[in-house]
Amino acid sequence: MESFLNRPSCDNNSRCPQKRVKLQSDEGMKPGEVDEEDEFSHPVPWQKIESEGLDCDYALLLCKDEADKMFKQLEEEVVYSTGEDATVQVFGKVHSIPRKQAAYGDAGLTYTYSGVTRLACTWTPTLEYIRDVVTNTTGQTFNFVLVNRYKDGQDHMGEHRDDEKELDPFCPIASVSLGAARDLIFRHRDARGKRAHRQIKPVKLELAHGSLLLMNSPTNTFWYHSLPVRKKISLPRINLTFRRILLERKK
Ligand SMILES: O=C(O)CCC(=O)C(=O)O
Repeated sequence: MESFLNRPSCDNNSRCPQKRVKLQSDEGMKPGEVDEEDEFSHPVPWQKIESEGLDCDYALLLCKDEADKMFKQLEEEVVYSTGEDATVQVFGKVHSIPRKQAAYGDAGLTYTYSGVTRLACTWTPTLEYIRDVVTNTTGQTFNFVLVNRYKDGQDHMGEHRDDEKELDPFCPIASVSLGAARDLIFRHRDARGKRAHRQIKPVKLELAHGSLLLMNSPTNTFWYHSLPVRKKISLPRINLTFRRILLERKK
């Protein structure tokens, strides 16, 4: 398995490294261009993760102190789904999800995946803050976030692709991790299960506290990803996947 190691956490005295990029609304610069004059401009040390049809960028977005603070605030603010809203449908069968989940975003937005439709709750202050940090770092805007909370290493997420038609294909899925470091495994669609007809190595990535992973197109066309059980992990983790949902498809 291809394995990518994390960089060590940024030290507590340094500013958190955030690349200041121009947004479409900023005048005089092209979107995505870095403002070298900006005193808050600190390049993010991005790590490129590539394989056939897989294109991801990984970086430490928040230093430990800020990541700790964000985790604590999210623990106070996020309200997770319960009952029927905490289930998914796979091949027509209803399953309760082996973790907690919540959906936040712009007013009235819904997102349908795994046979269920989630209505977005209004952004909390911390989700809005992290969304804006991700936007300032990447130049991309997001209108929805799926929050997944894993109480310990028993909680997990099965193999899937984030390839719903309602997602803007030109916008990466931006995944922010807080809390216990967990492995994310990518597996090529042609190399999965009994029907595998090609030998393509899976790609393993350990997602650190305060990290940002960008899953760029066409990753979610060719590669499935999962967060497997890790029995030795006793601490919780929160993952935020910021997405851009196409509004035209909603009408
Ligand atoms: O918790 C994670 O890192 C995985 C999240 C994920 O795969 C998803 O939200 O689609």
